[in-house]
Amino acid sequence: MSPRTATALAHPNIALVKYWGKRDAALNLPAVPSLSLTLDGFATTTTVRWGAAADRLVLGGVERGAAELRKVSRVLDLVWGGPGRPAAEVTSENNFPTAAGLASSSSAFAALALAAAAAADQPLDRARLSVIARQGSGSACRSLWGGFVEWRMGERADGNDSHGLPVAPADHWDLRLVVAVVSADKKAVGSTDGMTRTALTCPLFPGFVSSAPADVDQARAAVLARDLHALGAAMERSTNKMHATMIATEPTVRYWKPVSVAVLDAVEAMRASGLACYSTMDAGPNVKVLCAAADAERVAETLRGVPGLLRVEALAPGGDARLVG
Ligand code: 2P0
Repeated sequence: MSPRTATALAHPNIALVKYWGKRDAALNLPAVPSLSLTLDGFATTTTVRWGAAADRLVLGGVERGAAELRKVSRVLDLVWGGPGRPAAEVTSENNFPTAAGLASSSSAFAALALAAAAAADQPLDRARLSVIARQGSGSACRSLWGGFVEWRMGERADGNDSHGLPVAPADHWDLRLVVAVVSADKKAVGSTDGMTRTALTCPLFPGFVSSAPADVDQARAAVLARDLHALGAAMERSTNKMHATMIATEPTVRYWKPVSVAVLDAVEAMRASGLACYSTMDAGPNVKVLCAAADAERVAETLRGVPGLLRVEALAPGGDARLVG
């Protein structure tokens, strides 16, 4: 085969109802369903060139080692889908902080699956690409689509029915996620380790798992009805339950920093003053605030007044992962 190249761009997604915990670690099958919003503005751009001497990953201009390369090679194996796979060179850039709780792995593996399939001339549909991206990083299965995306757990042992499903496209609802960057450092506890530790040691975890489907149902209905209060309530409930389980894990998995709490307080104060805005946090100290587009500048300006924040940015719903070269 002559070397073939393709480039794909994918946006990260932020879970409104959270994925935390696996029912199958090898296949990255989730313990809970989840629902996310794909974000415009932040993006991963990845080029795959089949026909290298050995698999290589260059991320942000830096050659990466065996641990990061292993997951990439697994995705390449799945895309190729048979024996005789050539090695590939993968070059990837993020226009936002990597591994800092801003969902960089979601856009990374979605872009990788799409670029690798196009470069290999493999006509894989989006659901199959989502199943493959999931095996690089769970949340990546939601980044093949723009807008609001659900990840159903699926029932099959092979995981082939556990993938993203679009709920509504980016232009369905003019919302903003205002991202308050508390730290751009790499997180101290990675998501995979953190969720494994939570499932093993946290006595609250079964409650998080059993209550998650109702949160997804409420969030899906709220998206379809464009009901911001109901969506915000489901999101904050899911967020708080997830962080409660993290904190009650041994050793604890605590991502919150004092500045994170100051942002959460500011959101509560804005809401008490009549501004409809709702907070969420993921596996990191950064806080994301959901609000109507018309309120985003007011929310962002208020948050810029919180001491210690590195950056505040209002991001619109983003589109599907797509080929760009
Ligand atoms: C989510 N997070 O639903 C949740 C909320 C973080 C908190 O998915 O182990 O990088 O690769 O499947 O997808 C982050 O975890 O974890 C994540 P793996 P992933 O977005």
